[in-house]
Amino acid sequence: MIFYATALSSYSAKVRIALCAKGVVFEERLPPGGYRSAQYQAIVPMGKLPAIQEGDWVLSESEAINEYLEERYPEPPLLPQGAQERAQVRFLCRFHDLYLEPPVRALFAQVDPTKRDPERVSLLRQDIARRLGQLAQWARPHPYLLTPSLSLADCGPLVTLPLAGAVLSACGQALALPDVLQRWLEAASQHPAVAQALLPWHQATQAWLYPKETR
Ligand SMILES: N[C@@H](CCC(=O)N[C@@H](CS)C(=O)NCC(=O)O)C(=O)O
Repeated sequence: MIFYATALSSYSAKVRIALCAKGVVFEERLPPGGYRSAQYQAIVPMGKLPAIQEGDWVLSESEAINEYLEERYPEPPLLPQGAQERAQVRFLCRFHDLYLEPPVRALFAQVDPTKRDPERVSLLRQDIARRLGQLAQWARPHPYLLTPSLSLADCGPLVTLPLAGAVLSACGQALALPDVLQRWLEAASQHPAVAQALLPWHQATQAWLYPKETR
């Protein structure tokens, strides 16, 4: 399987967690010509990262990819057994993609201090804090967000929560995670596949946010 990704791409990191957790053999490739290139869009019409390719067959959109991986490589399962439990995991996946991650992504434009609007950063921080409060109400860490073993619901937040803290910190503002999420993050980050999958992303994120210190 070819996995189109970059080290800095947070949605790629979300899928890399599922790939590593399932022990899938994959070849990680940069998008040829860059993700905005005609060359990459000839392969992946969305022009987004991540994407996977098996022969002529291509799939993009992180959640569609993770669901495919779950069907194609059922062991270890990343969805629980019961219909309601599975629906709850899928709900958190959508909550992450549609409501929690977008205000974090909106902060990216604020990282450059010469273009930063501190009021905009404050508003985005409030929005993120509100979403984290919602996530904290649904979270039932034992030790993963909703399940005793890693599930699809953990994959996005395992990237986006540290990213929110790191980007806000680079923008001069602090983010306190609700205790329940802090405990979950510390425990879930210990999972060997999570640590393996996130290493390139951590390094690339630090290099992006703190270029002088890391070069
Ligand atoms: N909904 C998409 C979002 C993917 C996404 O926004 N990826 C970023 C990199 S993390 C990207 O490709 N950005 C390039 C662009 O938007 O042109 C998914 O879940 O895969």
